[in-house]
Amino acid sequence: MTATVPADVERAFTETIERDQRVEPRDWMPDGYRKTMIRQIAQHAHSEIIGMQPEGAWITRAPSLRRKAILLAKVQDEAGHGLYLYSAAETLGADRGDLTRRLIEGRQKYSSIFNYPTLTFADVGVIGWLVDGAAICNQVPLCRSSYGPYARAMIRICKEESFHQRQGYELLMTMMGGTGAQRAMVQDAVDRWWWPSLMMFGPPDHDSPNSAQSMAWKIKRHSNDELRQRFVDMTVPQAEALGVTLPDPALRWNSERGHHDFGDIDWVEFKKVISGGGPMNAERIAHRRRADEDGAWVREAAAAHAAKKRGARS
Ligand code: FAQ
Repeated sequence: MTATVPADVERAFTETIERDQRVEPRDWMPDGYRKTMIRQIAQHAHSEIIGMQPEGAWITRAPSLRRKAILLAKVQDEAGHGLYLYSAAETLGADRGDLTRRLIEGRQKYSSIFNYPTLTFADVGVIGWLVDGAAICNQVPLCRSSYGPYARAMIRICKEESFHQRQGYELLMTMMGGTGAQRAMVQDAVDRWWWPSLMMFGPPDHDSPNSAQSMAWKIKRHSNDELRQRFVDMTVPQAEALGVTLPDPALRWNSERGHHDFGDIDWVEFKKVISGGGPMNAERIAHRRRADEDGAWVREAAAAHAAKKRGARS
C-alpha cells in the first residue's frame, strides 16, 4: 500500500513529525503508524476501564460518606478517560466493539498494574499516590505525542489524574496520622504496590521492541527507563514526608548520577502478568465480560432507537 503513496504525501507526514506538529485523522499516515497508535490507545483505554475495578471494589465499603463521594468521582473519571480514548482510537478507523472483543478474548493488553488485588482501604490511597503518580509521569509527555486526538485527550486526562494523585496522598497522610494499625496498613499497601508501580513503565529499554519506532514517530517522547527513573526520583521525598519505607534496600541517592539507584525489577513476574498469569487477570477479564454481556440490551435498544429515528426522517 505504501508503495502507491505519492512521495509528496509521504514527505508531508515526515515533515509534520519533524516540525513537531500534530498528525490529524484526515492526514495520510503510514500503516505502521496507524497500527501503533491504535495499539497504544486501545491498551490505554482498556487500562482505564479495567482500572475501575480494583478501586471500584471499595466504593460500598468506604469508611465515610466523604471518602465514598471522592472514590465514586475518581472511578467515574476513569470511565470518562476510557471513553475519550476509545473515541480517539475511532478517529483512526478502529471499531469500539471490536476493541472490547479483543480485550475480552485476551488479544489486546491492558496495564499490568490492575492485575493485583486491593486488600484494604489503604490500597485506595496507594493507588492514587503511586499508580496515578506513575500514570502522570508517563502521560504528561504524551500531551506532546504526535497524534493530535491522543495528545489532546491526554491534556484533560492528566489534569484529572493530578487530582487523583492528590486525593490518594491526602488519604494516606490522614491514615498515617491515625492509629498504629492504620499506619501498618499503609506500609503493607506500599510494600505490595511499589514494585508493580515500577513495572507500569514497561520493560527495560534494551527489551522494549516498540520504543525505537515510537520515539522516531514522536509518539513516545522518553524511554521507559527514563520515565521510571523520573518516577523514583519524584516519589522518594514523598515517601519520606509520608513516613513510609519503600521496600527496596538498594534504593539510595547517587550523587554522581544525580538520581536514585534502585534494585532489580522482577521482569519474570512482569512477563507472567502481561501474559494473563497475574493474581487477578482472570477475575478482571471475567468481570469485564459480564459487564459487556449485561450491557448488550442497552446497545441493542440504542441501535434500534437510532434506526427508528433515521426511518422517521427519510
Ligand atoms: N502492562 O515495547 P514496549 C491508567 C507491553 S495508567 C501491560 O515498551 P510500548 C490510569 C506493550 O504493550 C496505565 N503491557 O511497548 C489509571 C508491548 O506489548 P505489545 C495505562 C505492557 O507500547 C490510574 C510489550 O509490553 N497507561 O490506566 C506494559 O512502546 C489509576 C513491549 O513493551 C498507558 O497505557 C504494562 N505495564 O511502551 C486508571 C499509557 N508495559 O502491544 C485507574 C500509554 C509494556 O507489543 C487507576 N502507553 N507492555 O504486545 C504507553 O506509554 C506505552 O504503551 C507503554 C509501553 C510505556 C506502557
